[in-house]
Amino acid sequence: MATALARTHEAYDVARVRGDFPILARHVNGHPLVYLDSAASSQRPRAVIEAVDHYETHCHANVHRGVHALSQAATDAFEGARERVRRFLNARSVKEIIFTRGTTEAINLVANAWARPRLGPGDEILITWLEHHANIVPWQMVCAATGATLKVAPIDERGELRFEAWEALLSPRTRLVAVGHVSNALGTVLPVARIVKAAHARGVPVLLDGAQAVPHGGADVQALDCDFYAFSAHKLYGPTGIGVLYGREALLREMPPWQGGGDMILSVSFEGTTYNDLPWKFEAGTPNISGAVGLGAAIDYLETLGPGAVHAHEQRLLAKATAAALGIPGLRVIGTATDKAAVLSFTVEGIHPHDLGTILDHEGVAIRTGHHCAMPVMDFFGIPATARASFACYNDDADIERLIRALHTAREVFS
Ligand code: C6P
Repeated sequence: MATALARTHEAYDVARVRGDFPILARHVNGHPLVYLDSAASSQRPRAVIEAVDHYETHCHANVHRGVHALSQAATDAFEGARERVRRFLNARSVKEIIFTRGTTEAINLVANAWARPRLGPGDEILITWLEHHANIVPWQMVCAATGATLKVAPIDERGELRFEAWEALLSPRTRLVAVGHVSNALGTVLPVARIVKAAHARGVPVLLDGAQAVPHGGADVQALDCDFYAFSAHKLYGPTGIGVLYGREALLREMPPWQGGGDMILSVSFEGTTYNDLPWKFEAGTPNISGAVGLGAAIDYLETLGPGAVHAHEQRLLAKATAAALGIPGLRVIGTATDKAAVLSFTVEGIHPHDLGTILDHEGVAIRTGHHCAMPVMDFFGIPATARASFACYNDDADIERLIRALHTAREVFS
């Protein structure tokens, strides 16, 4: 923990950053690991591993339930992590920070507790073609249950949202706008400031799926002025099974709980139940306490590196990798938006992305291949899948060289 926390915002030293991630020392298929799948799940620095280990070793008990010392230690650790998230997102109050299992559960919470009780036939939910399935399917389920309609704004050949077309779909019947902050399949950064402004001008609340945005520079929910913001810890150098829904307090107050059980109540009798205050009203059952502790440590870690420095480093890698990849005959970059996060999606003529992924794995290079849970994006480009290399704070120039060399090997295998 000490290594990262002691570091100030000095010039970006990727070798030192790499030293914080024990897993990067391992070999895969006889080669030193090159990990280029951080958009699926990033690796954990020692600071996170140690924070979780310390909690499990010294502090674990159930939260909000016991007067004994360990229960209080666990409660302090859990609620301390919530305050850490609040500061990270610049939310006004910890009441606005709900712990969930991840982005998927956060969006489902809004779908079930905000949208379902409010929407009816004729109402519309507006999304885009760029969405991850987690920001499509919950809304389809709401529409099936309520008779509302799902509207989908188009994208162009670069993988950018056609903003005017999106705006034209914003109608007097639109009840909710739900968009990704950054596309996971292409890396496109969506014009969320313009989206929020246009939606709010018509009184429509906005949910942002921040799963792919937060790891590349954080998010300020007051500056974004969004109504809901969702993200997962495991893409932010934190543990799996924990994520966050930020919700504007006034909206959360009006929403009924979506799951019942312990912790979300103040009192229960057979005559009736009184629900707990925010944020616990939306956290039924024993939460992922060590996960929250790990998330807090992950935020500390990222902020010590400096989200701006990480972003600049990743952008340099993205530009370099894109230029080098374009030198490979038959390689087509899918997603060429002007504003992109550190995601390079591509196809290589004559090689199925899955074969590409397998050959790269033989070379110790981990990338993701498939539809990336964004099948409409694949349909738009008329392809079944892409190969996707994604960059994080610990990737370096040598990783790009190994990626490019492995792609040349794949072409030789298939020539
Ligand atoms: N994308 C990827 O490889 P969960 O699974 O709940 O932590 O996150 C879901 C999710 C939601 N929105 C976006 C934009 C995402 O990228 C993801 C997860 C991973 O791209 C796994 S499919």
